[in-house]
Amino acid sequence: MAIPKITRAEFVLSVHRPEQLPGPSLPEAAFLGRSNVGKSSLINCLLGRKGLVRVSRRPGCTQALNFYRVNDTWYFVDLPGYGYAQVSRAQQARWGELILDYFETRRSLKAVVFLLDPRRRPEREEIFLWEKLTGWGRTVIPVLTKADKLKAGERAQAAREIAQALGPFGVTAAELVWFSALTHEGRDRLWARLLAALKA
Ligand SMILES: Nc1nc2c(ncn2[C@@H]2O[C@H](COP(=O)(O)OP(=O)(O)O)[C@@H](O)[C@H]2O)c(=O)[nH]1
Ligand SMILES: [Mg+2]
Repeated sequence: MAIPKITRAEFVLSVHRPEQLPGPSLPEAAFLGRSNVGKSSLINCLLGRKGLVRVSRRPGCTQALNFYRVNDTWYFVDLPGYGYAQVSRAQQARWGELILDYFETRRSLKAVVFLLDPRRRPEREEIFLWEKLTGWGRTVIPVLTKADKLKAGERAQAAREIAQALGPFGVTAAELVWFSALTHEGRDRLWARLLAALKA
């Protein structure tokens, strides 16, 4: 599958409360991951737009679902990153409520791109989110970010251990998408997976 030419990519709105969600008029993909995992960089890389999504210097400060319209055909949704201690408990609870409700009920959500740092192993929060997402029948695409930082041996070990942790959700090592915003590794493969889901 050829990757699409991106003719338009624009920020649409930030959603802080469920009633602010745009109508489910376009199929959408959401991008989920721990703060600093490389989510904004990945979205910019997929869209070939350097500064569309702000690459954060202050992690954990975006608390909204940011909607981008792509080629007037899809929405890409940058979800707030989780896992930062500086964020208060009350804020974390709000994060959970908004995001989980969105995952459970959003009709136009066709794929969740789940970004993982291959230098860490999935923690309780990640396992919890996988459990919820697969329980709701969501298509989840596992992506290992900043691939350029790992040597071949480290990659093999990371893929094995991460696949093992996510095994209960049917994830295999072969299915993990290695991605680098720096080298563009994995861009075509991720686009192919996304297109398949967005067209389903
Ligand atoms: N080496 C490398 N660094 C990356 C890559 N992607 C993101 N980064 C860096 O990781 C940091 C966090 O990136 P960002 O996209 O803001 O992560 P977010 O918080 O998940 O949105 C920034 O300093 C980026 O430059 C990558 O593929 N390779
Ligand atoms: Mg970001």
